[in-house]
Amino acid sequence: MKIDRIELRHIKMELISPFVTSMGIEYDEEHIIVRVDGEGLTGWGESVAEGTPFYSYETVTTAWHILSDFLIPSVLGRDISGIDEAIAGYTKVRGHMMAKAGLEAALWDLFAKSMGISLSEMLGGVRRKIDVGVSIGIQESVPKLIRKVEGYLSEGYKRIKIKIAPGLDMQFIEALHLEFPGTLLQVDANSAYTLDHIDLFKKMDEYSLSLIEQPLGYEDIFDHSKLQKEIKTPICLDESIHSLDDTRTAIELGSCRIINIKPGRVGGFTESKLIHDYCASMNIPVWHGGMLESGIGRAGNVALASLQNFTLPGDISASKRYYKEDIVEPEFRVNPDGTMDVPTKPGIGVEVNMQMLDKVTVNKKVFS
Ligand code: OSB
Ligand code: MG
Repeated sequence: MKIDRIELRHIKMELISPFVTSMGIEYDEEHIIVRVDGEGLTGWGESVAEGTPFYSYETVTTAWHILSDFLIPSVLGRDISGIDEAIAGYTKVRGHMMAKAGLEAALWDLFAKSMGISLSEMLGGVRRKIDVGVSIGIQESVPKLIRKVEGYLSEGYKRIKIKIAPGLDMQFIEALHLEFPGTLLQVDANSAYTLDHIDLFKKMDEYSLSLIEQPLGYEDIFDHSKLQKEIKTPICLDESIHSLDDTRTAIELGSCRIINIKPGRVGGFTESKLIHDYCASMNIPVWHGGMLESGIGRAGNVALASLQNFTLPGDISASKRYYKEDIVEPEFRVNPDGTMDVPTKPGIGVEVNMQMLDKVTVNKKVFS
């Protein structure tokens, strides 16, 4: 596959409601859309680096720089036999997982289209529908949270995740436990706590949470191993896991019993598959995280989540849960039974709505 042209678009999409976490408030989501053209076909990917360095050190600006100056020059104009060869061209670049994942995703789409198969099939997916959940930001009050959860459960979502932060935790957990018994409930701290909060986490053990996501430091693995030994609820790592090596360290140290896979955080679908396969071999369930993606990134997430060991519902929700209008057609919908259909058409399996894409593009650069 000869890569003829690559285009980057800095996009900015307004969220239907602000997303509040221990990291701050987000009103809109900025990402980079990567378009790769070759042999008359077009592949699309999304880099989930955000406008701010609050979840990851990467930002739209750093990812734009790494893509423009290092990753794109390593593939543009070359005749590439497959994904592995493309990746080999830029393994020298350390870190910058979100920049890499955006380009890799576009290449996966391009190669899948050239083979006439869906991205799910190319990745080794085994499911035609995936179970989905919803990630809810910190709400102003308990009644407000309960109303939100009621709404999502009535739409079919199979599990609820709420964001927590010190002082904004037990009141919400207790209320949901009482109000929605039997509902799969998990919490995400985004690294807002320390080992000094150990008694609080022991108290959470009484509320049958499915998991506690990333309670401690965003690069930490060791302290999580100490916390996991003290509590019954499974810890799930998100921020701390950037590679298969991190995953092995975490599992061998007993730092978590569940892994959240986000292709953006680990450098792409290739590393995601390695982590998925390793976790399967260790009987560690995985689920697919989310970064408030547009339909382009979401399509890739849905395809990856169709692999065998994604046994827990992911942070993959309907387009309309995030944005008034998505940039793909059809937009992603949740079925009344809490599943989402895995696209079956070639590649990402959805069409990019160019008019909508133009509307959300704030900067564009073409490489040819
Ligand atoms: O920690 O999982 C997270 C969104 C942005 C950054 C980090 C996280 C999240 C979410 C949203 O929880 C998940 C989604 O896309 O629905
Ligand atoms: Mg998380």
